[in-house]
Amino acid sequence: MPDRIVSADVIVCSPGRNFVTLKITTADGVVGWGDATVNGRELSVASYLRDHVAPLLLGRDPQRIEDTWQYLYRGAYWRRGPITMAAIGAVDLALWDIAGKIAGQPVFNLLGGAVRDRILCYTHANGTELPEVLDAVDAKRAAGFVAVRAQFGVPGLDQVYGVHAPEGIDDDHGAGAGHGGYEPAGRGARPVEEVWDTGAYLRHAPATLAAVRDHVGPELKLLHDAHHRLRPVEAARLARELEPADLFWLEDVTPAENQQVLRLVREHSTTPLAIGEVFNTIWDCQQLIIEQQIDYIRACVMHAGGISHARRIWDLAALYQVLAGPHGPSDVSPITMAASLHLALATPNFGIQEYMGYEPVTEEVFGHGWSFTDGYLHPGDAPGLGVTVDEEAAAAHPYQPAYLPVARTRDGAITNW
Ligand code: CS2
Ligand code: MG
Repeated sequence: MPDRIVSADVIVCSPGRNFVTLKITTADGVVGWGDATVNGRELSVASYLRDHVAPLLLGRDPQRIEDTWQYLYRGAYWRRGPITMAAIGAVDLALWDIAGKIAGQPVFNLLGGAVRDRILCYTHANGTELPEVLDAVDAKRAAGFVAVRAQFGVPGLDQVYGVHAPEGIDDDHGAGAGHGGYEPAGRGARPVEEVWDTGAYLRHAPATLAAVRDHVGPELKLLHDAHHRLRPVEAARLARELEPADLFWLEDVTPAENQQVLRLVREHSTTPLAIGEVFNTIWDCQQLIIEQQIDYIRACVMHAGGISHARRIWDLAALYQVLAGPHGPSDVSPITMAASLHLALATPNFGIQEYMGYEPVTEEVFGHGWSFTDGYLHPGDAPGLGVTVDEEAAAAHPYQPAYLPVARTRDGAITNW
């Protein structure tokens, strides 16, 4: 008689920022943890899980992971989308965690075993003015990172997403918990509004990244995120003008909704391109991979339906020599980070993991088995995903409304960011 799922509970907490966590328990007392955090839309995915998914899980065999995935994906009729796929992703992560614990094996062994010893990762460095950017990059190198994403302010703009607010800018409605360091979601009932000016950015970015490259020398892997802001011809120009900076990748140079525009960028530049942090199924990734318009696919293991679906995306990518470079900001929980690392360790065409680290208050709630050494991560050898959740500590940090900013052009119209 196989073990059965007896409960599926959702925990929403805010240790430093909001997280949605799924706890699945089996009749034998095995507990699996999943993450379902969708930044700024946390309560919708919590409801999806609580109201529509948890009741369906009761009585199911936890080891029928793929069957449960198909049941939730096809069974809903309403396919794809960030909320649905994050919810399915959370269930999938929790079930892989349970499968590992039942087998007494780390999840990467269930996925075929390690194909590498350690996982290359990149972190974030940002500053408003160039000296501050260089100091931030140096600090990350001193901490051992060999790959760093550099973001910077733009002359004439008060505030730029991904760069902490300069002194005197109230970026979180006075709550005191806004962009301190790097926090893309400001607490408060409404999003912060920022002004964006593509011309000013295009005039500033190439020289800034070239200066960073000059400062760090040739070895450091240098990344930059354009955060969906550019139109096709602007994206092509930026990619070409950044060639002297020898980027490891240029990320989200356009919104990838109209995927054909990437052809224009490719025609004009050999700067490697990474896209996909907002994608949530293989269908979103298919065209860019098959047409080889990108070099790295950024889909997040949880937002893309969990390990079971992300590995299909990564396998498709392997056919075209596209590498996985999964999204791993601090707005997905350490449970997702663990899942991403287990899959990365077992996947031949893995490239690089985004790793911003977590605030100590987050790590008081979410314990994890992964470790960072000299610029590389390892998921650890504990059975399952190697994560723990302190539910009492979580209860001490209730949900607080928080939103990603919105951006307007100088004429007041909403624009991409
Ligand atoms: C960014 C993120 O990590 C990244 O590459 O684009 O900061 C992203 O904006 C947030 O994760 C959105 O929730
Ligand atoms: Mg990004």
